[in-house]
This record gives sequence, structure tokens and C-alpha cells, in this order.
Amino acid sequence: MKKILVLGAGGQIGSELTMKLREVYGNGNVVATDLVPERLTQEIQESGVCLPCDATDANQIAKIVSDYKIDSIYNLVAILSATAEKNPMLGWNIGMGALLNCLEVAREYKAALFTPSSIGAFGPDTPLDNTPQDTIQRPKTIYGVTKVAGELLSDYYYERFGVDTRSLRFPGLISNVCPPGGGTTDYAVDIYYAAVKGEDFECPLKKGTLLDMMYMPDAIDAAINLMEADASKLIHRNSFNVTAMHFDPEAIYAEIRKHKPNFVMTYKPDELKQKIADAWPNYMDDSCARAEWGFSPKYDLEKMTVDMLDKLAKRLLK
Ligand code: NAD
Ligand code: AKB
Repeated sequence: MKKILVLGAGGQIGSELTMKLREVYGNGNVVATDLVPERLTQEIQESGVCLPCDATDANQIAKIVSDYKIDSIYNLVAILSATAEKNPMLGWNIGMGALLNCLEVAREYKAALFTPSSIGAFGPDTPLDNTPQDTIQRPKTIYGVTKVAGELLSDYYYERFGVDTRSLRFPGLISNVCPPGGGTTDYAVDIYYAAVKGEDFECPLKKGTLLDMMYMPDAIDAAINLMEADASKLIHRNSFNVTAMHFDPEAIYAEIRKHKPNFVMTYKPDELKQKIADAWPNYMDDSCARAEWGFSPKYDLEKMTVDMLDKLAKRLLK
């Protein structure tokens, strides 16, 4: 059985990925950590080992990997795009610091390493429609710069040292457990909270801003399936395009209004977020992920909306 370490387990992805990993591999085989352990959900805290860990300190990661005989690391530590752009040095130091430490520890202890990349790894020179797997990557944000550098460094560690590094270029992720942490795509989560609470919603992106998105259960399955994939079938590693749907604010608004006809959305574009979103793909080609390891998301906008509204209503309106 795998022995897994999750870094940044208190965040949007970690809150759900950690519990799924415990379901698949056993509660005793998944160590959950975060810089701020109080961020770990009650469910995570009660179901297995939880430890504080600053991923910018390689010794802290190495000690846990050694103590718990870890063979797989899920590194979820980063500062998301909009927040990183307000403090570029922090974005670089956290994103790259954590990754470099993980790569070194993975090399020393022969562990596999999963680190998400993002649609933020693309930029204004990238073909934005049907964005190919292998194409121009010249992002203009510090977040994007760390993602491209991270992809290259992870491939380097695989080629040079044989470290089993794997990665996905996640689109905006929509979830109902942990609120998002300062990204450009956060609006697609926030809109559901507003609709369920009966509040009006001010959209920070303009009408017509198309972006790739994915529901969290599909993102989590994708991460685990990629880490379980037969290495001999992988032509790519760092990092695979993956997407489940793409829409603009009008489309998600219309879908929510099918269930909440009185819900009102207005536009108040945020200059920074709009600039970032305009340079990200409208929709990506994820055929390599489908061909090389069987990526196959289950949720489209319609199905996700039913589930989001249902789960949030049960939690927020009880
Ligand atoms: P998040 O911001 O919700 O969570 C990150 C977690 O890392 C937080 O719990 C934070 O406390 C922790 N952290 C910060 N600094 C740390 C440090 N020094 N040591 C240990 N932990 C630290 O992020 P997320 O949305 O869960 O994203 C996880 C990964 O997935 C990131 O690499 C992100 O770029 C990528 N990603 C996310 C999305 C998305 O829509 N959420 C989309 C594409 C890619
Ligand atoms: C962000 O908007 O920064 C993230 C991402 C797509 O990487 N959600």
C-alpha cells in the first residue's frame, strides 16, 4: 500500500483530495500537513495523522517522509494567481521553494511527486482556442512563471535523476467544501455561494470571458488516476492539459437561474483578474491526457450546478 504525504492539505484541493486518498489507500497511510494545521478540516483532523509542515523548509518535509516511510508526495503548496500578482516575491518563494524542496526530498527518498500546474502556465501568445498540449508558454504573471518553471524543473528531475514527477494543468476548480484561495477563477465558486444564500452577485470578469473549469471530484480523480497510471504509457509528464467544461459568466449565471430564477448577477470587472483571464485559454485540447492515461471527467456545467446547489444548501441553510 502506498504511504502518502499531502502538503498544503488545508487548501481548496487538499481538503477533498486528502479524504479521497484516505478512502482509497487507508486512513493510516495518508499524512496530512499544512503550514497552518488549523486550516485542516475537522474530518481530516479526526481521520488520520495531521502535522504542521512549512514546505519552504526541506528538513521539515524530509523528516516526515523519513518518519512515515512516505513513497508518494502530493505537493499542493502555492499562492494562487491574483494574490501572487499582488506580492510576486511571495508567489515565487512559496511556489518554487516548496517545489524545489519536494523534488530534492523525492530524489533522496525515491518518492513519486505530484504537483499541479495550471491554465496559468499559458499566456497571451498561446493559441487560446483548443490550446494544444505542447505550445507557446510565455505567461505574464508571476503565478504563470512559477508554473512554467515548475513544469520544466519537474521534467528535469525526471530526466536527470529518475524522479517520478507527474502533473496536471488544472483549469479553474469548483468545489463546495473549502472556499478558493485568491485565484482568477474564484468567481465560478463564489457565484454558487451567493445564489444559495439568496444574495446578489457582482461578477469580477466581463461577459464573454471564456475559461476552462472542472468540478473538484473530477480533479481529484484525475490526480489519483495520473499517479496510478502505467509509467510506460506516459509520453508527457509535466504537465497534462485537462478540462471538463468551459463557459463565460453568462453561461454559469443562466444555468444557476434555471434553479434559482430570482438570482441576480451584475458585472463589476476587476482590472487585474480580467487581464489575467484574458491571457488564459478559452478551452484546452486535453486529448493527450485522455489517450495516455484515460482521463475522462464526469461532470459538465449542468450536472455540476445541480450538485453544487444541493450540497451548499444542505451545508449553509441547515
Ligand atoms: P489553496 O490556496 O487553497 O491552498 C494552498 C494551501 O497551502 C493552504 O492551505 C496554505 O495554508 C498552504 N500553504 C501555504 N504556504 C505554505 C507553506 N509554506 N508550507 C505548507 N503549506 C503552505 O490552493 P489550492 O487551490 O488547493 O491549489 C493547490 C495547487 O493546485 C496549487 O499549486 C495551485 O496552483 C494549483 N491549482 C489550483 C487551482 C484551483 O482552481 N484551485 C487551479 C489550477 C491549479
Ligand atoms: C487561479 O485562478 O489562480 C487558479 C488557477 C486556474 O490556477 N484557480
